[in-house]
Amino acid sequence: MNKLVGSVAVGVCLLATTGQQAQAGEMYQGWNYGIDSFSDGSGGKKYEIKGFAVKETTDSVYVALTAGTPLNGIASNNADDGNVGWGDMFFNFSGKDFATAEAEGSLLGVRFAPTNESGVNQVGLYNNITTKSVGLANNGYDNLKRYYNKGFGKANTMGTDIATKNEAYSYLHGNAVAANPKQNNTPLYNIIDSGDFLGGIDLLNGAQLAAKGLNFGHFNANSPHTFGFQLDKSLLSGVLPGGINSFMAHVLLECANDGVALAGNIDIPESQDVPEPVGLVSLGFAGLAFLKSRKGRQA
Ligand SMILES: [Ca+2]
Ligand SMILES: [Ca+2]
Ligand SMILES: [Ca+2]
Repeated sequence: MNKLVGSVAVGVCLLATTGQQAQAGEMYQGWNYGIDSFSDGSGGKKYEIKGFAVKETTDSVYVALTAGTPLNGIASNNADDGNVGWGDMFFNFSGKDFATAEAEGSLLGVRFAPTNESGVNQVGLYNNITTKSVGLANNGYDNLKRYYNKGFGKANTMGTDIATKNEAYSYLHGNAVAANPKQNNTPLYNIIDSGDFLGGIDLLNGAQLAAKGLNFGHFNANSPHTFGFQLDKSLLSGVLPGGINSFMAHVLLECANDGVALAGNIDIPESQDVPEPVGLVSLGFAGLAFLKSRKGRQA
């Protein structure tokens, strides 16, 4: 549950052997960064994602994106709804590939774009989500193979944590599909179709995130639009165990013209309602040590 295994571990090994960045994410001043290719946004700079970053504090998780696409999308006559915006964000804590995690009902999702075509009607965090594609309705891609057939996917295709085509296929669809990817077995699901609402999030602009120490510029990942959100860890503590929880997260545009992923950890505080056995044991030892020291003084 708490370990990224399988395709993700294979990906890390591949990166290590090719001498590229091997760590999941890159830490800089408290933020964990996934830096995407600067030249894989199909359709040009307006659809170019450059980075995805997460920072955690005791109580909160902060999430940031930087791209040519603003939070509320870009007006486009080629989109069914007249706008090409952001998809929803997916958090996978299962350690398994995305398709398997969805089939098992273990995916979390965040709708952060208030005007996108999400299947859930409220901005916020959702559990037990299902997903769907709105790529074709937004003049874009409904599968990853077609996107790669256009010549994209040369480096850091979904950021530094899912750097190669094979890693992207493996993470999204499993190793069997990655061995033989086709247009009909690599759908790009980019929107929450359904889910259980866990709670709201607070949207943050670039200045608010910079005040929290966000600095995409350290990676030269400067884009016209930087934004994100804060969510309370208390929303996660009901669905994740206490302690370190490893995740793979990713987000695509509605057109799937670009996407980015990030591997990281979220430390969930142990429940304060139920006394932990370990805590009681250590309290016992502390009490014993106190009694011993008292005895020592009396002697
Ligand atoms: Ca990009
Ligand atoms: Ca749209
Ligand atoms: Ca990308």
